[in-house]
Amino acid sequence: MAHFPNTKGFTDTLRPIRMECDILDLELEGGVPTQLSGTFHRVHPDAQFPPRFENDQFFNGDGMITLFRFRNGKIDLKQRYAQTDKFKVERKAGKSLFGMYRNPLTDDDSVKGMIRGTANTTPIVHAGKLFALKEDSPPLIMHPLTLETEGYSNFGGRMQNQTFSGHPKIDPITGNMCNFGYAAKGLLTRDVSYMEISPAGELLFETFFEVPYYCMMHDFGLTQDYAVFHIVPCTGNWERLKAGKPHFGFDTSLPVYLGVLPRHGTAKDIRWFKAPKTIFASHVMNAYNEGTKIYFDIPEAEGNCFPFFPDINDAPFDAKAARPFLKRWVVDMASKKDEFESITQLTTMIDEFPRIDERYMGLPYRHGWMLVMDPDKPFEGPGARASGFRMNNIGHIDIATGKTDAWYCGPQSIIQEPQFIPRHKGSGEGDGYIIALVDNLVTNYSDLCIFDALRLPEGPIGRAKLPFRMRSGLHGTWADESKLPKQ
Ligand code: V55
Ligand code: FE
Repeated sequence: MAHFPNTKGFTDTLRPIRMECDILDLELEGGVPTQLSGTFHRVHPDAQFPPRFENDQFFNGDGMITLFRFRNGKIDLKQRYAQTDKFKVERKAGKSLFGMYRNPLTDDDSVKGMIRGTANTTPIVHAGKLFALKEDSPPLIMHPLTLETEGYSNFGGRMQNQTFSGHPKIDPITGNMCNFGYAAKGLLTRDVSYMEISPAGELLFETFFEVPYYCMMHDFGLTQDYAVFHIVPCTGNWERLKAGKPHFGFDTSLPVYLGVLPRHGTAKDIRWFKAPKTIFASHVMNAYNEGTKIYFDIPEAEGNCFPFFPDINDAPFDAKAARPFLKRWVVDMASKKDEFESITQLTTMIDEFPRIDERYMGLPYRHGWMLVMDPDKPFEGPGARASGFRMNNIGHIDIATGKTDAWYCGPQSIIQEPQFIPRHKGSGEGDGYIIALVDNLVTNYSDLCIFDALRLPEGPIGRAKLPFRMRSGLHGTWADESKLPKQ
């Protein structure tokens, strides 16, 4: 008898769904461009069993991976749990054995020492495999088309790091998958490593360094010459875990840094630049360097964005200060001072989940897309969001001109992270499609909507109509046919 907590994270529009399914040939409206051939993988947390603790939170749910398979103008859907070690032992037991988010002190004795990962943050194809990622664990390897789980990988014993972040980036020049992991030498440690994995899946190198203090390092920036790490005061320690507090707490007394590591350097080459004040930032839109000058574009908020990782001194959550705006941080490796050169605001849209045309990852670029919250637009849906955010627009910014445009999804819906797909291999930057799940909270159906990426305000040119509403999720990635194993 499953009883989920009667909390925002498990009721109303976030009621658990837990549905593995296959739908061949989704119902389509309008046109799906017939040349689009490949896969869109995305994931949402969806606890297999009721959590051990009533106060469990959304980020702790088991990863449910969705595959949208595009071929010949049709789309098939497949949805499977990532079969993490945690998932498998809990399925066998018929109940949850792991406890609170990133707190092994709350686990059942029978699972002590096991990898706690949930694979609930990003699925991404590389070297013919699907990497299902969670930042506290090594990568979980799955088949990109069948979604069968192989298990955790440490790249044949070459990866010393115990973790692999949910935000790897494929360098468009080398084809390497570039990533880092924090808490590299164990829970709450200040050790981090930066790694590159060849297109064939070989770990080429791993560079260890230490960060100024332990914190949630959710994403990073990649440029042609540097790996760039933002340090924000979403911190944790053993005292918190022993007290049963949430793993992370926001500490406004700590400085914010941008750390810059030459991609082929070592720990002694890293420089830490201090931000003018304490701020919060999570997902990176893009970064690039011109010589020693580094441009780092990121939605930035005045205060903590995560109400479920509260202020360490119990200051009340400030929803206004939590609103992020895309900013450009500039630092210079040739500078004599350890401070930022500048921070410039790029838009007045309240935005997060930034994406780009990833053929320009780490390179000078012009176009960005993101989820946007317009608080002035009407909303007719039920309930407030657990996060406090209600993303009701997809926004686009032309970084060269500063011009923005957007599409509003109407009063009944919210939107999940957008994904850019090039129109074809040789198309120019931004010439392609944006796809995004639009979840109608009134009718309880989701549509995978397809837009012309540079004509968002015209609305979807086609949509795949799901016969259910998708649970709110995290990230997704597109893989072109050429990246997939032959079926
Ligand atoms: C984030 C998401 C996570 C996590 C840590 O969006 C940070 C940020 C889905 O899990 O564990
Ligand atoms: Fe993320």
